[in-house]
Amino acid sequence: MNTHANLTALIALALSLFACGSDSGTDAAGPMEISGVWDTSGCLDNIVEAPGATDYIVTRDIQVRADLCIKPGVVVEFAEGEWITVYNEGSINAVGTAEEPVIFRGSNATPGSWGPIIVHSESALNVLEHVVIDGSGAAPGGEGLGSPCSVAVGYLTDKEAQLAIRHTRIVDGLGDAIVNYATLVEVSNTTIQGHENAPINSRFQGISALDSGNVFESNGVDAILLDQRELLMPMTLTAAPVPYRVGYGPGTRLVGAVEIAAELNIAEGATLQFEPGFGLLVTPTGTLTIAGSSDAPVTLTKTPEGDNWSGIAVVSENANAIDHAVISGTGGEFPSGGWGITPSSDRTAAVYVGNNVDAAATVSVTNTSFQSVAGSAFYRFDPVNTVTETGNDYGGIDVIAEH
Ligand SMILES: [Ca+2]
Repeated sequence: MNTHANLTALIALALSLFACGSDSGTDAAGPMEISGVWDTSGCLDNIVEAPGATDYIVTRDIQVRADLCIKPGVVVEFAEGEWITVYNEGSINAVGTAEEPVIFRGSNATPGSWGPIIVHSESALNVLEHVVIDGSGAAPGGEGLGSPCSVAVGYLTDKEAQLAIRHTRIVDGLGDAIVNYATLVEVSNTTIQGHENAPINSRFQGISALDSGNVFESNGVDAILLDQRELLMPMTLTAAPVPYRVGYGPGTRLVGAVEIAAELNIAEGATLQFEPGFGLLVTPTGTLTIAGSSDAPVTLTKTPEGDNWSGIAVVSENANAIDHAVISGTGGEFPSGGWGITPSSDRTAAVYVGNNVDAAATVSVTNTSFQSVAGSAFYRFDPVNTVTETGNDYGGIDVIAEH
């Protein structure tokens, strides 16, 4: 970082502090160039009153190393190839209003000309609310992000980072709109539209806080992409505007089952699609609760274009329960993953119970429809494992095959 960069950031901060002390809220100063290290906590104030006019131009990438707030009505314009990174000692709190959103956009309107907004910080102040993020989606060099996106939360090694997004529009960007390596505390009342790939690409854990007011439409991939790594803390997947798709997530290209080592709840109306070679594996510390309803079942299925998925394996003695679900397109071989579930073409099923080793697994499946299942509904490795089933529609397949 050169002196000029630091200086311009300091000038911007000085102006910000000046503006904070003035109720007039404006002067003739903008737009103002900013760049470099933000190392003193403060705000970017709304220095140009005209709606939509640029307040600040980012001429070189911003490194946020203190608390940064951005006031309603602020338009931040990024020069070609520039972006913003919020490090752990800093935070970003961009909170506009419905009438005066905070706008992030590029000087060049071409999608991907700027970005992303990268949040490594664990601060609860990290909030984007009433924000517009327009035309982002660059992949900055040296940031460990393999693919373009508009917003990135954390790195692979940075799992404590967190961000809440509310009443925000993320539009017309390259890559995925949000890539989450850490925790999306909340995504609510947010529209993601016209993005090249998926609205959200996330590790499995850390995606639970999606609220029903979101609109994800006209994106290149109409799914929330979830990777297959393990679940280590309780979470609930709620119904979303597009299906969840379990498969290749950020930073991973390994095929396998999501290892459910904590409580996973899947709420009514949620749809999960699984890429071939992927499934759910409930380990001894995990509990799977699928709670659909007759009006809004939970659907577990293959991707529209893919081969069959691997199904559900339960190696847990906890109260695993599947109610009012539709399970379809299973019968792909189950990835063994070291849990004694040996792949075999003659024992394919939708739900595997127990393993070849030691578990006295238990699962209850009720009011559930099995469709396009290759093999049987259940495969039970040993009579010590318990299957409770009632009210299911098997569509003519064998109910329980045994080892
Ligand atoms: Ca303004």
